[in-house]
Formats: sequence, structure tokens, C-alpha cells
Amino acid sequence: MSTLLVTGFEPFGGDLINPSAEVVRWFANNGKPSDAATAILPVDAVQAPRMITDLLLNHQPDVCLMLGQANGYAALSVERVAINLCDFRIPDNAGVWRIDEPIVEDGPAAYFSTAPVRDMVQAIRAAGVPADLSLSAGAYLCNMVYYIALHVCATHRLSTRCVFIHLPSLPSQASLDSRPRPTMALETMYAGVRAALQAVMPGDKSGVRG
Ligand code: PCA
Repeated sequence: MSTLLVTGFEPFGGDLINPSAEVVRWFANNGKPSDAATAILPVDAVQAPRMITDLLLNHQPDVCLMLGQANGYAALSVERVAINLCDFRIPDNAGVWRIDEPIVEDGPAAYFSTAPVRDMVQAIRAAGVPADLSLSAGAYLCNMVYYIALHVCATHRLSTRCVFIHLPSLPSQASLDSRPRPTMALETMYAGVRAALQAVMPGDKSGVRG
């Protein structure tokens, strides 16, 4: 059984890379403890919920940290809430466009994170990385996967601490913009994610190395 599951997303919305996938790859190649699992999720409203469900039920991790990209953000944003709503601004990578639809018919309106989100924000800041506590993960794929993860844990009585962190764009993504968006270097994001993991797995049981 894994103690830790870390996920990111493939690129979407015209971008060629997704910082969340880059952080997950870095984590997998450098600091990952042997009993941790990683996955890159598709930006696909049918496949991504299936994948996160299978990952959670198969690994039953102590902690599930999900990462995604948020264009325009200047800080790591630790998401406090997942809402039962799909309201896509753009279609997913398979062309599916969901507007004003629940994620889970008759599911609760929202779930709170089951991780110590405020401690995580403080830990990220203490590592010298900008961080915010955020009240909305939006209504696209990140919120959807976050909601499904919390719903699976609630309905299967898993004690997994689930949390979602949105990451800014990478400088290489903004270099193509006519009006550049805020960015953060991959090393800085990774330092923040590492600090967040250490906060959610106290006593450094995360085994996450620098
Ligand atoms: N960000 C999108 C989906 C995938 C990602 O990395 C979001 O914020 O919903």
C-alpha cells in the first residue's frame, strides 16, 4: 500500500506543457519515497474521474496530493473546497463541454479538504515560496477530480487526507504570450510542494527528499 499519491494533469487549453505534470515527473525522478505513487491525469471529464477513483481504491494512500495549473496565479494555491459543479469555460481535451451540471447526481454540494490546508500554506511560505489559501478550485477538471477524490474517500470510508494545489504557469509558457501571465520557476514550485507534503505528513514521514 502506498502512503502517498501525487497526481498532475496533462497540458490543456493550447498549452504544450503543464507545470503540474512537470512537478510530478520531478518528484518521481528525484524525491519520491519508494512507497509513493504518481500519476498524470488526462484533461478528460470521463477518464480522469475513473483514473483518480482507481488510484485511490488501489493504493488507499494516507495522503492524496493533486496538482493542477491555474493560469494567472502568482502563488501556490491550496484549495480548501471542491464543489459539485461542472461549468467548463473551455471543452476538455476530448471535446466534452459540461455546463451547469453536477459532478455526482445527488452528491453533497461540496466537500472540504481533509488535509490541514492552513498548515500547508504556512509551511509553503516558510520554505520561501508564495502561497495562498483558496476557496474555489474552479468548475473545470481540477475541481472535478478533487470532488471525486473526496467523494470516493467519503463513500468508501478511506481515511486518506486529500488536498489540491493549483500551481502558476512556468516561464516557458508565458514566453509565448502576447500579454504575459504571472509565472514561477519549476524549482520554486517543487520546493513549495515538498514543504506542503512535509506539513501534511508530520514528522517527515513523507520521506520526501530535497
Ligand atoms: N488545470 C485545469 C485542469 C487541468 C489543470 O492543470 C483546472 O484548473 O481545472
